[in-house]
Amino acid sequence: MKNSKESNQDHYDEKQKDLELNKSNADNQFLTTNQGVKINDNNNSLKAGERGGSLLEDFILREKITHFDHERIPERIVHARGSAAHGYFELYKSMEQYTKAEFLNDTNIKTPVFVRFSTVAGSKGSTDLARDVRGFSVKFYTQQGNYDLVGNNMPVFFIQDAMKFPDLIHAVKPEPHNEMPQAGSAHDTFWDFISLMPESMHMIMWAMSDRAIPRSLRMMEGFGVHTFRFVNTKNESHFVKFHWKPKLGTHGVVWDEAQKISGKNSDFHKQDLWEAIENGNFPEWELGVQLIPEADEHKYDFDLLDPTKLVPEELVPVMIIGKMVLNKNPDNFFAETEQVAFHPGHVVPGIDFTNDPLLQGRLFSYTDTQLSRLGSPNFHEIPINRTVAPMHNNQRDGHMRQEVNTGRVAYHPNSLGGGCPFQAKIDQGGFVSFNERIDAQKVRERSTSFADHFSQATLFYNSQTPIEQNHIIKALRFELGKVETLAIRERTLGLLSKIDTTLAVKVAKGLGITVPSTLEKPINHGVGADANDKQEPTNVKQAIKSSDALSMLKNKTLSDTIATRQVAFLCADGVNGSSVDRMKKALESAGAGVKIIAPHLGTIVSEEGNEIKVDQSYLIAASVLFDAVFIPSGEGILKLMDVAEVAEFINDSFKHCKFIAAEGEGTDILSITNAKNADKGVITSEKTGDKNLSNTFIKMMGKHRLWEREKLV
Ligand code: HDD
Repeated sequence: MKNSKESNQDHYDEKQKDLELNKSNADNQFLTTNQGVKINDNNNSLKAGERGGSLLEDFILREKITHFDHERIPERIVHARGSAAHGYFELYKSMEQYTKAEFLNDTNIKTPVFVRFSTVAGSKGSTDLARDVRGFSVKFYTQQGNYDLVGNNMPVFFIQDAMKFPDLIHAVKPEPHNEMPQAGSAHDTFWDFISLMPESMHMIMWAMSDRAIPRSLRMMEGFGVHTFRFVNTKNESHFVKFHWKPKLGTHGVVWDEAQKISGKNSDFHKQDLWEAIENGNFPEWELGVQLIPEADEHKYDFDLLDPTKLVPEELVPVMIIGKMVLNKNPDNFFAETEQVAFHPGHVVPGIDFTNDPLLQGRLFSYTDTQLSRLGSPNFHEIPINRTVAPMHNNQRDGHMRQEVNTGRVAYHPNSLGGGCPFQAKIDQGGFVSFNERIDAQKVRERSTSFADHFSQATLFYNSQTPIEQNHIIKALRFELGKVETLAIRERTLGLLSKIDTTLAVKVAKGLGITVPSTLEKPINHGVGADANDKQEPTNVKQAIKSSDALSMLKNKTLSDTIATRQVAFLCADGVNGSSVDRMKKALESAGAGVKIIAPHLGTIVSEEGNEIKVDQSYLIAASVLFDAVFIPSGEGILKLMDVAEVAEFINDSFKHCKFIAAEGEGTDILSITNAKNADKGVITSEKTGDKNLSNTFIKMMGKHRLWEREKLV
């Protein structure tokens, strides 16, 4: 998918420049200490005699070891595992009517971005394919300052108030007594908390769906989650919800596959993003907004300030306003991906907050966390965090200050510095908070408009296809099956029954228990101790029964391109070379990637006597790392009957509903696998190089999976 020749060329030119620079530097690039002293021996420490003790005087050894000892910084308390890339954002359509943010006004502005994707619960070194929410953080380096859209790949959240965030995270993280399990929610403390928090039910439906196990970071939607505000030059406000829609569609893997990927390649998503960008297949998302006039704040059945609710696209359509392209991998993981500091409070004039109590808490948390993680209030000076807008203020000093501030004036107002730096008037771009009217009593309460915990969970469940519903049921059976405390399982079933009785009954069946007839007390309704006994979670009738946008399979953004999909060719010596070549050419011209798999690395020799380069051996390759599989023709292919990994490869492909194509002798291999029960996802031809075969294969692969097969397996 070469989407921009120009960007490819830029990227290539930059790389060439780097190489040339390195070449010229290499001539006079000596190893030095951090003080610039050239090092003569980087292999031996200074000793009293060649077999004697090391000398404290060895400043070279001490500097090297001391630096090494301090190379790690604390990993993020959440979202520790991340993968990131550089790119740009382009506006299709001016939003001037709604916001004065310049990067959303002028369609000629190309705004640089840095985007970090993450899992939430796992440590920095954990697997990519954990069942989890994915972070989707975008830093826009705008001319008016940095704007961070720090969202997730799901449009709602587990809790309504920031007060519960430490509880949620303590519950989902590995249990504190034995530090297990890593990166997973399938354990007692998580479900204990969830089963006592009815407000989490909508998000639980998303987290148990295939959204929590994406095929690729490039195939996920992104959401700002909270309702924000756009504010225009007339100081008029519109509520806004942000959406990122991936050009490659929204796709997931299946849970059995996810678990196997974790074993075969725990960097599956990281590698996929890296390679796509290296190969010039730049991932793209369109930015969409749902806009709601200030006057409509109370028009809906749900509260716009409640982060456990979404605004159905059927009620407020998503307006596509721009496009983001990721076209450059970071040069250094630590310097960029690890040290980048996002903050929902990094806004620019024209974008403002609402009183969503989860967002309000976040506005405190992110700067605070950078202080302990990055270690200094000067984290804005780290290159990846620097604004491209001019920056002047009277903040000074602190650990590791980079800027050398000159002059004697570091206060405002001043006359000695000529009054600089000046405050900016509104028409000079000064940030002014939206002047929302507030007339209230100081209370520690949850609004009753937040009390509906189930109806949007039901809306989500009802919007799924039966296949997707089945995946949710299986995910819940898996997660609760790992929970050891019976009371927690039962309590969760009680909450699930408020979403959909059949769902609860089906999950219960898998657990070998029944759904309790009443919800156990006491239960948390998001209120304090005094009110807890009085308030019940409510169910509000929704304006719509089902929303296609919530289903990955019905979703409009589902794309049927096979661009960047990976196809395994199961080969051996004696394979028919033209069978390989023709299918490879057809797939590659549709944008897919092909890997030749064989019993050994190096090269194999085709029937025609030509050498074919092998990409992976059967020891390394696995079906779960590919989207589809092809078995070419040729006498030699029949030898694969004796390779145990080949049958396992095809069986897994079949089990995970992938498309399998075979021609000539390749079709015989299917007879030793489950794919012998041919369905329309198993595409075969007796002829070598059959054009119909490749055409059908490409067309079918565009559907991502043959989900109907699940009934069979
Ligand atoms: Fe958060 C990181 C997204 C609620 C406190 N959060 C973090 C990241 C993402 C989100 C994507 C990773 C940023 C990166 O890549 O560096 N968080 C969310 C979303 C939320 C949310 C979409 C709800 C809608 N978060 C939330 C709450 C709090 C935090 C309610 C605390 C009151 N989040 C943090 C944090 C982190 C963080 C502890 C850890 C590392 C960091 O901030 O920079 O401050």
